[in-house]
Order: sequence, then C-alpha cells, then structure tokens
Amino acid sequence: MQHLGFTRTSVKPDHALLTPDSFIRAPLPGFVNATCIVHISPAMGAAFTQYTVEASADSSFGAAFEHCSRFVFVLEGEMTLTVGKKKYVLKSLHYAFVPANTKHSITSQKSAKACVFEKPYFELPDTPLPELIVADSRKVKSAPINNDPALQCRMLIPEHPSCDFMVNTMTFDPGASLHLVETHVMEHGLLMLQGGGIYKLNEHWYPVQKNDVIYMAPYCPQWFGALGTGKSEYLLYKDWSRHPLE
Ligand code: UGY
Ligand code: MN
Repeated sequence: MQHLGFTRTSVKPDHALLTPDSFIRAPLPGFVNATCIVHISPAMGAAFTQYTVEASADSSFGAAFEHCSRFVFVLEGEMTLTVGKKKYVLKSLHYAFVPANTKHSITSQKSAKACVFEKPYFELPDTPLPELIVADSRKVKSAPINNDPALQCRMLIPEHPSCDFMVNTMTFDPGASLHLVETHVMEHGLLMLQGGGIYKLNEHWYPVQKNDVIYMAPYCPQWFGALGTGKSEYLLYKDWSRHPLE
C-alpha cells in the first residue's frame, strides 16, 4: 500500500495534473536502453503527445511518429542529435525542433533525460516547411508578459506560419502570476521545470511543483500563481497558427 492511496494526480475531462508518484514507465517502438512515460496523448483527447524519455547508457530514440514534428528538451545529461552528416550535442536545457519527415537519430552515451512533444504536422499551402532548430534555451532572449518584468517568456520556436506549434518557457518571480484566467482554443502540455505554486484549472486549485505535468484541453480556464522564495518555471507546448476549422 503506497501513501494510503493518496496522490495529487487528478484527471478531469478538460485537464489533468500528473505527478511523478503516479508515472508508469513503458517501452515505445524503436527506443533502445530508454524507457518512456507517456503523459499526454490522443488517448486523453489531445492532438499531440508529451512524453519523458529516461535514457540509460548507450541509448537511442525510436523514430518520431509518422509525419510528426518532434521537439526534444534535454532535462538531464547529454544527448546527441544526428541529422545527415551533422551532429549536435544537446546538453541539459538545450533543445531541438526536428521538422516532420526529417530522418534523424538521438542517442546518449550515459544516462540522460528529455521531455518530448510530437504533433502531426499541418502543412499550409505556399508556406515553406519549417527548418531544424537546435539551441540552448538559456540563450534565448526572454520578454515580459503583459509588461510584467516578474513574468518572462522565452519562445523556443519562432512565431512563423511554417510552425504549427510553439514551445515556450514561462518564468515567474516569487509571487508573480498570470494576469488573467486564460481561456483559449489552444491546448497545452506543461512540465514544471523549477519552483512551484498554485495552478487553477477550471474550478480546481492544485499545488504544483518541479516534475509535475499538466494537460489543459482547449478552453480549459487556466491561471498560475508562483509561491516560494525562488523562481518558478515551466515548459509549455501550445498549438499555434492554424485555423480552428482545419
Ligand atoms: O501562452 C499561454 O497560453 C500561456 N500564458 N498559458 C499558460 O501559461 N497556461
Ligand atoms: Mn495558456
């Protein structure tokens, strides 16, 4: 019996809080010496997938799902992305956006951990396909949200019609909060990177902390207020720049 059946994990029709005590590890096709935790998927109603890859020594990823763009954010250790003849070393807090149908491999020599988002790519006519992006998230310039310097956003994928989703980091000083209860057509996948606070999802209020995952369905009212003495930060996926009738 574990914790007398207690968990902060809560799955509701329009949102889910998934906490590490309830994570289940399972293999995904093609992954070698790596286990995956699928947090968010179409099985939950999402149009994307968010999973954690826990890699041990000499690991390699399986291929991205067909016609899916893949975004990989390294949380621990070091991974190597190979595209054609080019190799990119992804250290902790570095990331890669790999456009759909790009043949690539991702390997690690030692243990490493990454957060991955995958989404079927929705191409627009007369719009070029997106390009590979490899960067250090800490080197991406942040900008305040709603002129509030205590709430900083880094856009890790450029806001361009080629890209049909965004991944941002949102960093809150202690006491900072979203300035409204957002309610929007876009859905979110979220990973807490540091700190914590209170997430309001629809009518529910949840204490959240590092390593928690949240799914927010379209139109789920959402608000976050940061608590504690240090910064709070999360990694945030949202679909972007496509007509809702597509
Ligand atoms: O950009 C966003 O939609 C973001 N501010 N949402 C969120 O943090 N829940
Ligand atoms: Mn939002």
